[in-house]
Amino acid sequence: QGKEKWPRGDEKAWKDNMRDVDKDVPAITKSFVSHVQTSLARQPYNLDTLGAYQAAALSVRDNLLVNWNETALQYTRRAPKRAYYLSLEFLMGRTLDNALLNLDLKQPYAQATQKLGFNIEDILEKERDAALGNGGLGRLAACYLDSSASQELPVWGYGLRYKYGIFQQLISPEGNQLEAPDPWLDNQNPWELPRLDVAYEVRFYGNAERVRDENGNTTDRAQWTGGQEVLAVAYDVMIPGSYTRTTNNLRLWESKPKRGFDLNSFNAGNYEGAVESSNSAAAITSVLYPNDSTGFGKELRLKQQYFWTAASLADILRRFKNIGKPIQEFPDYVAVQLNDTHPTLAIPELMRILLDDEELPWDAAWQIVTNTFFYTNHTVLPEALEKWPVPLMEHLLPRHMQIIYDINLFFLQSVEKKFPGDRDRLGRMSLIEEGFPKQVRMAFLACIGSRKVNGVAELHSELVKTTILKDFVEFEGVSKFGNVTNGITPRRWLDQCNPELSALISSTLKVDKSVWLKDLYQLEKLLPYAEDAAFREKWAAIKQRNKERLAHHVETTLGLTINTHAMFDVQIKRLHEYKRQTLNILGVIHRYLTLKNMSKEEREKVNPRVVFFAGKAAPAYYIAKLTIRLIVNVARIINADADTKDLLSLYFLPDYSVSLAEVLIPASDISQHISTAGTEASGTSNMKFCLNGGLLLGTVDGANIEIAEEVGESNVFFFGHLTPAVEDLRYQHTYHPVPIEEKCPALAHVLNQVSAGLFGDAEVYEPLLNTIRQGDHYLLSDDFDSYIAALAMVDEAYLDRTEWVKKSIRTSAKMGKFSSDRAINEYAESYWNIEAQHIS
Ligand code: F58
Repeated sequence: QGKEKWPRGDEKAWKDNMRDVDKDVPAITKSFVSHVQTSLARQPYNLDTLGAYQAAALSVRDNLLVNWNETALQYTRRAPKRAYYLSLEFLMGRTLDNALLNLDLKQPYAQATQKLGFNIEDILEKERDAALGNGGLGRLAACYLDSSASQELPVWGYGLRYKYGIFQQLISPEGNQLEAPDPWLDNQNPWELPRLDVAYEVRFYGNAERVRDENGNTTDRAQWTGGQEVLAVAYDVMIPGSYTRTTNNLRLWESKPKRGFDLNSFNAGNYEGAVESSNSAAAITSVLYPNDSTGFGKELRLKQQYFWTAASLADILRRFKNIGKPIQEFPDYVAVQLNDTHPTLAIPELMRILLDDEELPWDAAWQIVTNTFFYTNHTVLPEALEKWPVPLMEHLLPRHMQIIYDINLFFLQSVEKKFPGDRDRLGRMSLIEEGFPKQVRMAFLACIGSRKVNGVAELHSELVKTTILKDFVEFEGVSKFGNVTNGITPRRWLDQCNPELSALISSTLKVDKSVWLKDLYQLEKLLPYAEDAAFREKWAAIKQRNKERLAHHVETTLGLTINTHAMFDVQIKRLHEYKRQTLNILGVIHRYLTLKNMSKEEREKVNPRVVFFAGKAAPAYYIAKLTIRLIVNVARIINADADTKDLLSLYFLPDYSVSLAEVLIPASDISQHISTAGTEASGTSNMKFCLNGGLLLGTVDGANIEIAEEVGESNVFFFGHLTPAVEDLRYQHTYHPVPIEEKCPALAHVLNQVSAGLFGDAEVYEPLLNTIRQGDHYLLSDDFDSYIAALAMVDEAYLDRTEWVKKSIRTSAKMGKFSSDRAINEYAESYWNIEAQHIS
């Protein structure tokens, strides 16, 4: 067969008939109705809201596709250096509203659908979240895609198309978290384009045989054969930039069997056997792992990681080869960002390709690899650092294990050269941790295989350099180690979730939002308005309406009535001991007990407070689940207590998600970010709350510190011990423990009340309480008193509402730094060396 030739036919005939973005109401209406009739095959008069969502989505998708095709075409023609963001998680949330806003089409779509009998907000509510992530790391990846497209940067994401995203959280009547699957693809997903033509074979298991030279000596090369082969099929998700044509791509891989079924087994009548391998192939991308810190060592998880990195690299390499440059120039055209250590296998995988397929010598291959990759670390908690058992690696990826051993050998030789005879150092720095079994230290592999390494906030990046990678800083020099403080996209986290505030900002600054949303430092011009009473009134009224919107949401979804005149105090994040939701709930109990002891007159002076919690616990994280149970049962008791319920109430909102965050965040007066100092790498919800004019109550940790630097310490509420004290305090707990009664009577009293059964289930909470009574690794007993004092300062400050609103305005006004546009530009300039490509 001869190769097909392009361009085909009459070019003008094509060009004259190419579709453009539908901008006016009649064109949008037409496209909407046409999708109802044809794509959905439904009768227009009988359309429900879900159908209207689907039609609107398909119509918007047509517009995105026009820009997406054009962007891809221009990237191909210009062949600029591109960056690839490899992340096992992309926590995208909903797409329709974001796409409408980025394309500046929300108004016309609202009008068109209204004419057809629908309300655009109801339509938007029908979309399911794409929840392909656990928390901060996954949501950061989503913000970075939005910013890359908005900044017109040639960046693609690569991830996995999980059939099931993060589990749905249900709360039992006893207060236990129950998990249900998240079959998010059950409704057709209009935002993905299956690319059945883009597929790669990925091998697992089998044998790796070293290639021998003419003298019979082994070489750096090997042949990897046998084992299991599965197919990676691409699904593309369009990523529109804000007020630009640039529409980038997120490519998600689905696993499929290479052959439908095994014919030999089938013909022998063994039908289960015949489909066995196809089941195991499909399993690879079936589910997102729901752990947000530990739980490695599972073969399927390692399979996911290799499947995804192998397919992504094959795809990147194919695209590079189309440019027709020699392989040595790979790093001039490609930068690959490793989002934590999950894609670290890309390092030995690229080595394998360069050595075994391209037949490069070791040093040339290593040179290319170490100029291609960049590694971002997201945690210094030792239990969260990935390690894979050597036997598992040898079994699943025999060739990669060989390469890792070779990398380690050459690396340790060079360490030995620099620090002769320092055996301890060699042991500390080895990629292989001794033990039973031996394990591969993925953070070390990511570090030595990368051009640069960064942490995600100033403090965290310092801790990376002085703790987990200290030896590597000494060996490689400090300039390889940097910081890129995280950011959030102001499109979703202000314009989309808080449209009234966005409109107030535009009208006040007299700047179109298309401008300030992409130059968030402009918010600083709001500062003088903190002194303007009329402005403050508008600002406060918007917060109030956002509180009512949240209350309405809770009323309609949970049937609970909320006092919207109270202060809204919010802590929403994954449940984890280091994040200290326990400190918060014990603080709530303390407040409750204090209120109970007050006279009626005293109570009249108290400001009412509503405390919200939301967040999921890893299904196997017993202590985190117990914390949820305690919160739910404390809520049950105090919300029913006639003495106090007007002054203090508490809600645990189930099934936290991006969409729920979009309702909660704009409604908060104060939010809590109270991790033990030195444990939260950055935090990103802290930025979202502050951007929306919520004040911050937190520890001196992660990005809280930089937020305080920006907004000024007088506008945040800080408490607790500082990072340098943590080690000593833990030492004290272990070697010179002081009974809680002595050390912190207020906390002891609270714990005793829980133990005594004030919230039911007297014995149930003992394991949770004992984590504080014994060991207290997260230092609740050290920080409790200053936490209570900080809460009192919040109360005090809230009494002066004028001053509070000023703080709120000043906080929001100083959040420019935390735009993910700033962060992504730092990566583009100081790490990837890529340039913006304007798509005309
Ligand atoms: C988070 N990590 C950090 N990991 O905890 C947070 O401080 C930071 O702001 C955020 O990254 C973005 O940098 C995080 O979310 C995970 O969820 C991993 C999922 C996979 C297993 C290991 C944890």
